[in-house]
Amino acid sequence: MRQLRKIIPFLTLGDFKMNNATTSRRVFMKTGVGALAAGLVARFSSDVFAQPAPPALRVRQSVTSLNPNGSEIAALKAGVSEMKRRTNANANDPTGWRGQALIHQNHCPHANFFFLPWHRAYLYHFEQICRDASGVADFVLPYWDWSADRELPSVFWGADNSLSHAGREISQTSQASLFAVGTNIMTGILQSSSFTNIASSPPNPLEQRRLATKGALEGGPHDYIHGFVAGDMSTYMSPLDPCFWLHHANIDRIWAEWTDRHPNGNISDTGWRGWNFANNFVDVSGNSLPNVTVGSMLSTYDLGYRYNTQSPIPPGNPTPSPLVRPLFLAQAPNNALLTGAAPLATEIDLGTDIRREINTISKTRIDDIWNAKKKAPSVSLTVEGVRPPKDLNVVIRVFINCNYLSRETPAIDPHYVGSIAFFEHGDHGDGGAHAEDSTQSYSFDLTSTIQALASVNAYNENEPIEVQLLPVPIHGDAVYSEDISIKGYKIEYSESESR
Ligand SMILES: [Cu+2]
Repeated sequence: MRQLRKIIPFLTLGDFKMNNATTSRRVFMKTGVGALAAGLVARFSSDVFAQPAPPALRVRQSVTSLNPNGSEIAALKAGVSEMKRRTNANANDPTGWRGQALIHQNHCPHANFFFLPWHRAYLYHFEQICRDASGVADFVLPYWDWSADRELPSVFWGADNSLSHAGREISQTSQASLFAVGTNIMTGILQSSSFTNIASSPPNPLEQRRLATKGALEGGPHDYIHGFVAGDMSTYMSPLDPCFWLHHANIDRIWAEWTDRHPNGNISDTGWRGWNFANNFVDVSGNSLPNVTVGSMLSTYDLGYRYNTQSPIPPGNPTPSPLVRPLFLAQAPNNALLTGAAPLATEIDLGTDIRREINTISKTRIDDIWNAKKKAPSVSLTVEGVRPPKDLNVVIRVFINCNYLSRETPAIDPHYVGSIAFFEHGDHGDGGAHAEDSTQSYSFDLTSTIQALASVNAYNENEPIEVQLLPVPIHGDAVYSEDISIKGYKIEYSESESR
């Protein structure tokens, strides 16, 4: 039985037209109107409405689809202004602008599988506080789709605008790199059947802020956009920049769409689902919330919202399975230094088991493999032990088997795998897990790269896989001058029940 949901807007009889499959898992209560809610529940169970419909979901829209002078943007600006006013009146007001940013500094998990659900919960509660502050009952947080709109949208610029922010390193015409946010990268992420590629890995031991391996979504576009905007966006106080909230709404949207495509993708492990972000967040009155579990954050529909790019109706009931362990593994210790001058190339000897599975993937359409095996195969590459450089103005482009690789090789090249960006290293609020000498590992799902190579006859099954790393500055086109040390590589083959 799902927990009771609060704050469902615009509850009308017309909303109760749905197939009854989802009736029992949805019990709604309007804030402060328990009696009404109880009446509705009674009517649900006595089947007065044979075909009840889901309640109206709030729909988060792309910010650039909204009229910059319209009511939605006006509400966002008003909410942010009021939250900033609260901070000016009381710097420690938890519902003020700074108070909300401090929640991130004090509690945010990164580089582990709490990253996505924590930030969903953070946005969910922020949206309610900002709605309350705006005084607009139907306020909804928009998102910034940086793949479609690679410039920071115009609503974030200009004088006398609560959405402007001082200290950004970009201008209004700077464009996010296609290596980080290009369509092929985003499609590969959405197609990936690997939970950890989307959500990052379990920390060991299980601690909210312990670093594990970053998946392609976090270590790629997420980290990149923080470093691209820069200024406060590259620190743990990044939510001070209003674009943080719309950036993370886009990350949240990608997770939601991935979940819709892979209904069984979010793992069943109780260490994850049962994790409680106790007293991390506050409600609109500033009261600390003792009970916000990962398990309560897995469906936007259950939380009363969706993105305009999601179906209006939730997909079927998932039957999640535990986190998969890889079936086969190849490793290549390296301990090399990556310098800006030339790509660092390392051959990985795959061994016969992985080679056989990769050959299968390369020769068959991915849908056919899934349908035949009822399990989704994936080949992942992990770049291990990357020591974050001091100069964070860098992205490492990752390629495989490209014999003409240079800085001019484009992001749509089929040998391109993804990017490694750096975010928030050595700048952690608690000074603990992010000590300056810590290293970070990054994983990528190679499945779509191998399919892309095979589709242009560029995958040779008799070759080892050669991983190539190329560091390039985020801003400017100088040769990146700092050396970055890399501990080694891992290639794994797994099969998951993600669909
Ligand atoms: Cu972030």
